Amino acid sequence: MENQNIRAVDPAVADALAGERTRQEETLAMIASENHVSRAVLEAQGSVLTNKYAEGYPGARYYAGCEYADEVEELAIDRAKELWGAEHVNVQPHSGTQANQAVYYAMLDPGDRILSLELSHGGHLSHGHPANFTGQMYEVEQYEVDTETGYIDYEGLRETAEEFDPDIIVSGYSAYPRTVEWDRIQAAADAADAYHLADIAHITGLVAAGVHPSPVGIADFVTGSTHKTIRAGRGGIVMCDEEYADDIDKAVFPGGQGGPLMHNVAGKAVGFKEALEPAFEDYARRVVDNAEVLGETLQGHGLSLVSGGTDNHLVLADLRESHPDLSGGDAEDALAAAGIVLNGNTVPGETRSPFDPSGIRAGTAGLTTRGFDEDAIEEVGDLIYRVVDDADSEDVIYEVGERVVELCEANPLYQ
Ligand code: DSN
Repeated sequence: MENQNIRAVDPAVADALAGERTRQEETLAMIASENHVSRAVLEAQGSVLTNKYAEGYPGARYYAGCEYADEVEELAIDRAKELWGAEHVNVQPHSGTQANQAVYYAMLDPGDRILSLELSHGGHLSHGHPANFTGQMYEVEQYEVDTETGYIDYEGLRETAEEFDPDIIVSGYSAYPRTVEWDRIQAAADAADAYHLADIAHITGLVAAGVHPSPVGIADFVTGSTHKTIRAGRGGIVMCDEEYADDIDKAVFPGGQGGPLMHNVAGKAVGFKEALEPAFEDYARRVVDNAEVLGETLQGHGLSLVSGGTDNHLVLADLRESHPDLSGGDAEDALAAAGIVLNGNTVPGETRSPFDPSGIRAGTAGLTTRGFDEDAIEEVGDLIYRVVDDADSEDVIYEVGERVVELCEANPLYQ
């Protein structure tokens, strides 16, 4: 067998990987769904388990030679149960979307009704967007945030549920900066005799650490991705009570997937072990504290934040009042040129388009992982504002970019 390293075999990909590593080292990863995993998680995800087919579940596989795959998957499951307190966990979904797909496939028939949050109000494609299979296979109605307050309109949700009679209500969001009141959504689901799926993709780590309330034990199904605030590498996860365990397992495999990506399952196992350490709770708390500082700093400069602040790892700034001529997309481009990588994002009551939205979304999970404290985050907030306020200035972008590199060097990754 060829046993040369990647540089010898494929210099083009080796160069791209080296470039990506440098990019991560020298820029601020503030896309709210991203984080930096540990070296140990990287090692697990790049391991020999990529070679192994393990269709089935531990102890009941369709192939021989699964003894180590079983061990790894059982560790991932046991650790997930301990982290989130769920009765049953499936760690095989390839992503958060596929975790959601498993729940829909297990519990709904085509044409059934989904009630979920509108995408521009913070929802997710896999919650019923017309471009996603969910929007095409199911009947979808959406609830919204109160555009005045930016908070979920729980009363509107309840009324819509009463009228629409959904089969499932989806909670859990991609661009919602506030604490989710799971029990109020559950009450609406109970009243409508609907299932409740809480997609905690963004806040898996915050929930595991107890810095955001948990929907486990409230919602029927809790899904998530494993590479965001929980920092366990690429993948998805489904949690439920024992009564739905078989349905969910069958919906993941063979319903929606073939062989699990066992190297990713290994990454989850390692990341979950790290998250069970006491230091993780401190990390999650600092993520939230840092987001609060970031929000206050941006507000101090006059930027308007959706909901007026944050309770979690992200802030969503609506640029329409303070910078009516700057779109979120243009802000994203100018900030990226200065080494601050975040995304233009739609805001509630969006008046532009998803491709050129009115807001920017920024998260603190990645910077907190690399050691940014509140002072450093405050400075990052100042730098973001400088660019937003003068997005056409090459001098500003250059100066901010220089400072970003210094901040990155002071908080190195993967030394
Ligand atoms: N794309 C992710 C996000 O940025 O929120 C969710 O899948």
